[in-house]
Amino acid sequence: MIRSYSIVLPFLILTVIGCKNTSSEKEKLSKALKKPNIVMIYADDLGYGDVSAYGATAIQTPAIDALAKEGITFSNAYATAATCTPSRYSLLTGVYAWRQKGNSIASGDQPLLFDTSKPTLASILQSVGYKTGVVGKWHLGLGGKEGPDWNGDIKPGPLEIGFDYSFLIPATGDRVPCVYVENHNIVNLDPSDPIQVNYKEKIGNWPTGSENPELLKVKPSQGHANTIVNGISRIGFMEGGKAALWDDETIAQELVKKSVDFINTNKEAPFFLFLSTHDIHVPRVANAMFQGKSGMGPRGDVILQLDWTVKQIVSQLKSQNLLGKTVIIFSSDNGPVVDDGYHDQARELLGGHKPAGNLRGGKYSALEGGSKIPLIVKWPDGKAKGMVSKAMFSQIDFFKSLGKLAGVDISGYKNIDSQDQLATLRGDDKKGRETLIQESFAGPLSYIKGHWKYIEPLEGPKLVPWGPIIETGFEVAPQLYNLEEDPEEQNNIAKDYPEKTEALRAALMEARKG
Ligand code: NG6
Ligand code: CA
Repeated sequence: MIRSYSIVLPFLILTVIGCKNTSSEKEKLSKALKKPNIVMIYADDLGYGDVSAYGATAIQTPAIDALAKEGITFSNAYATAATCTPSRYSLLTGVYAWRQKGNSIASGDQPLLFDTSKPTLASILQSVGYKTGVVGKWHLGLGGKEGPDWNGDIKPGPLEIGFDYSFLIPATGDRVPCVYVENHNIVNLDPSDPIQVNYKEKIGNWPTGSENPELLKVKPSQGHANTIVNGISRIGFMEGGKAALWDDETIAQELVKKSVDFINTNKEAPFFLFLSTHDIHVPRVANAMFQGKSGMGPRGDVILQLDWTVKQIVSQLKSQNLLGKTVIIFSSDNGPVVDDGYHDQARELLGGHKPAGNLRGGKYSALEGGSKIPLIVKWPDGKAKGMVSKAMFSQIDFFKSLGKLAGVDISGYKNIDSQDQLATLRGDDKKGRETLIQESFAGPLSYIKGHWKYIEPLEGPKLVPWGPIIETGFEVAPQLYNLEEDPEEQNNIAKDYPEKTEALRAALMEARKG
């Protein structure tokens, strides 16, 4: 008897103390997770191996690493595509971009790609009381059927699909017009100096990279030989709007400033900030603070600049006492590219650095390097701090997962690709998605189920044709890889497993139907 009491009593005491702890823990938990702010820092072209939290040693990214220490690092997370426009489209709609025609890399004067009557991640968060803002690269088209009216009201755009505020690089840093668009208008546009943009032929008299290469501070290696703005020739022609032109060297600062303003203005409400950085896309022109600091040339310098951006945003949240109320998500829109059209010494100074880590392929390709990206999630309640999750996650799931987190009734969104993977993002579900689809730049899709990956056959070039020296992953025969044993996709075992290959092909066909 005595013996059993002595065992039971301490057990009871421990249980009571344990319960107390658990219930107060729970209260804390629910408070931090009741409509938390959501800050998503979405980098451009940042590869799986580009930050030290993912194993880079030639470059250090302490602010991103600090997020990883405080949060969950996902080793098996994917953007939906290997290029920007489709990845962002899917992230915001929860629907694979390839389901709609014309969702490949958008031109700089493309009409808005979204159907404004359909929900987006921003609009569903807005519907439950969130203040929603997008700051940075857009590249999802603007304006109605005729495209953007640069000198008038530029709409529809983010404000018509659920954002309360927008401050945009309208397309990319390497596409004209090189101006910021705040809400519906170009910032600092002088009406007496209207802006003209043309993607088909030269417009106006501003010099171009092909005619006046002597005026360039960064020379193109492929394309990018149209209008010169700030000593850099771009894709597309423009003239006018001189007072509105951005300064490439201060884009990161400008985007941080607008993000900080957005945080400060909305600190009382729950807010969703989608900070879509220009870094590390081309042209890579770092601020003087970072120039020459990485030893790896401009590509390395802008990784340091990206890390600085993360530091500024986290510090701001901290100084406003918001870290305990904010989920911070850090990710990238597609895999890495070294030479993406400018001679910026990225290739020459790369040294031993591997932008895609050990993955094969990179931006544009059907291989893992195309869309397997870094993803770090830091929770306000400290959940799963320091964890590395191997669960499979796709950015398409942010729609439902963050919607659910914010208190949106997601049960009505039935016929979309997004899944509720909130438990995966929280670190509770260690498996994540069962299947996912990756989109390469030229059509063929890849299908992953568990650790098996199938790549559709395509008679296409082996290397991305315009010169970045990236394997496309295109083969005339079907490809099958065992990602568990062969994450580097070295052994195509389709012939050894014809039934498996056929099953995945059929499953992809089925998923394609939607
Ligand atoms: C390509 C551009 C590349 C980049 C890319 C879009 C050339 C030769 N290449 O067409 O520089 O702008 O489009 O990148 O023009 S993304 O990350 O926005 O998808
Ligand atoms: Ca990109």
